[in-house]
Formats: sequence, structure tokens, C-alpha cells
Amino acid sequence: MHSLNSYIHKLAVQQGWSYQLISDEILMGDVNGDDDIDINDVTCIQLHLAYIRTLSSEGVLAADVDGDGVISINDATKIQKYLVGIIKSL
Ligand SMILES: [Ca+2]
Ligand SMILES: [Ca+2]
Repeated sequence: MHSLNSYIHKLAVQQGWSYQLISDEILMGDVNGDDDIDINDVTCIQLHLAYIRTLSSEGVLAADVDGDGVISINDATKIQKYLVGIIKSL
């Protein structure tokens, strides 16, 4: 599992952004920010991919659970696997 904070920092340096962390830790997979990982988070990713809904910046970070830098159906699938217990952590 990659460190999200170092990822953000690296990205910010690359892009020349100034940034402020609003929380120490973003819960990976908690796309809608309700402190719980459930099927609603999967739905958020699907709506985002379908251009029906735009994710918050925290949601974008939390949604990339496979850490490849893009939000895709693979991230939604990984959360679903986590929810049914096929994988133990995100
Ligand atoms: Ca959630
Ligand atoms: Ca991803």
C-alpha cells in the first residue's frame, strides 16, 4: 500500500502546487467521505466514470485504491472485492 501523503507531496512538487493537507489520513476507498467504505463508494466511482457526478478532490484521492494514478473501473472492482472479503485491505 502506498503512502497517500507522500504521493500527494510528490504530485504537488511535480505540478508546482502549494497544498495543505486537510486531514492526516484519507481513508482509501471512502470516496464519499462518510468515514465508511461501502457500496455507496463504489457507486460514486461508477457515477464519476459515467460523467454523472464529479468527485471531490478528497474523493478522487480516496477512489484510486489501486494507486495507478487514475480512477477506473478497476478501483471500483477492488473496493467491491474488499467489501465481499476477497481482499482484506485496500
Ligand atoms: Ca464512504
Ligand atoms: Ca486506480
